[in-house]
Amino acid sequence: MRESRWNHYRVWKPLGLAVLAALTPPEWEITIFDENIRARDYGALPRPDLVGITAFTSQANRAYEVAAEFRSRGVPVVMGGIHATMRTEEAQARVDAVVTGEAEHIWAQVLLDVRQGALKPLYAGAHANMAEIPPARHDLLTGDYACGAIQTTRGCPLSCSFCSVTAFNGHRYRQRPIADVVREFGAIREKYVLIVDDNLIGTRPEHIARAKDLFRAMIRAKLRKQWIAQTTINMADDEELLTLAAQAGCTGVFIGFESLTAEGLRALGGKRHILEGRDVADSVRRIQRHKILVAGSFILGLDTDEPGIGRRIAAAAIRYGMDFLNTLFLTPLPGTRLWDEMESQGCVVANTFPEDWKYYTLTFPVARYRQFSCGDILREMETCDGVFYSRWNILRRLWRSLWQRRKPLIALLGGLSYRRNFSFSRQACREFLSSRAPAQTS
Ligand code: B12
Ligand code: SF4
Repeated sequence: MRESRWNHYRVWKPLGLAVLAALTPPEWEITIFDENIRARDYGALPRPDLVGITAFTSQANRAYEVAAEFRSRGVPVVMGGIHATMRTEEAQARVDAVVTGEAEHIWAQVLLDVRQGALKPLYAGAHANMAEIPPARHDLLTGDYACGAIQTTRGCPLSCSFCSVTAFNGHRYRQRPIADVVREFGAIREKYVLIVDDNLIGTRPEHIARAKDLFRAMIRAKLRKQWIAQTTINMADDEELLTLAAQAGCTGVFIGFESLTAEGLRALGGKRHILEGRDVADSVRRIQRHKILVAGSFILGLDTDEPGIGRRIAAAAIRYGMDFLNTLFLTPLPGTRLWDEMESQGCVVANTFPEDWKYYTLTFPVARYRQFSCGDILREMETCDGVFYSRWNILRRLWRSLWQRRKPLIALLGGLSYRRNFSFSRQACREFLSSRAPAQTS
């Protein structure tokens, strides 16, 4: 698929591999290749002793190709991360060993077994003790990255039906010791940082108290970083939290709003209680008053969505005053409750695996949706993006962020980048649909 050149500024670091590198004893020499930056001619490289691969579901095919290439040269290949964990047997058929779950407890054993020529086909990881997560090897990820990356928490108690985080990292919200986070933050070269946590502040009073302590420690350490993070909308409810976050360098938050209706939120479970009955426009404004940009995401294709939903989502996001909108197709990712439901109802349409995993980017209508044909849901998405990212609306948001002195350049470049990407990804969707069932695209 062609991509916008602005994507250069949205290439984020593969933190999982940098953490794995940090868990690796010093006698191993490590190189990390990130194919999000560019693919390599692996044949031209010196033969390694071991290859470790990580992949999201959407990257699984390419991961298997890379594995095949190295295995054909007799190099053992280990695969870990979300896809290998959720589709263990599929991965096991294509690599020498699979590590499921978090690797902190098990990676040293894998390496020992490699050295002894006794690699096992399966290693089960376990939820890590957060005090034992070493600082990631940021030094190994040099090159074309716009942002550094860091993780401060793992796990989520909310267990939304479409999300794999609770299945992978568990229900318990686990937090790294604040001193470790601040030290690692200080070691990141980049001025701009993505905090990869699924919810930086958490939902319970003790989570929020810890977030405040973290922000206070970051302010005291004078890190001078600017960072963005994922959070839930309850961030807007605590003025002290917002003040501390902004002082600690927060410039933007990404919030999942998921559905406009109570029925939609009920179907998705999870964070319903945080969203239902809320004055979202007021919450967004309260966050923005601290000069923090708000990106919101919605899901398209719920059973409760009715025709016209694309325009309604765009209109709501404009009314709420969001700076960016990311609307994604309802996608059954392996290992989620949504997968179980849609699979059992025969609604997973792109189901020639592993080939079809490449469509599991949430930007392709891979399922059968109750209220929409494939062509209809694509048109809903086009309307949604087209309205929110019209030139006029991008200019309006630019004007507003200039007026509020809230990162106007980011508002403009971000808006143009989203707009450009959507046109590429809609084209890819059309090709996807016409390659499958030409009649369905009408
Ligand atoms: C940061 C992030 C991103 C970044 C990725 C940056 C990068 N280059 O990696 C960006 C914003 C680009 C992104 C994009 C997408 N993401 Co994302 N992302 C995340 C997030 C929030 C954190 C990932 C992370 O860095 N974790 C921290 C590291 C330390 O943990 P880890 O990667 O799990 O690694 C540990 C273990 O897994 C293991 N491990 C990992 N790899 C390996 C390899 C080996 C060999 C071994 C032994 C062990 C091992 O060891 C590590 C230490 O324990 C996760 C949620 C999550 N909690 O993981 C979602 C998540 C991975 N994303 C998800 C999705 C769906 C996407 C998108 C498809 C859609 C979207 N719009 O978000 C796109 C995909 C883009 C693409 N190219 O295909 C899903 C993936 C589900 C799936 N089955 O694939 C997740 C799980 C979120 C969710 N809601 O379910 N994402
Ligand atoms: S709140 Fe976020 S991280 Fe937690 S389960 Fe829901 S979508 Fe996933």
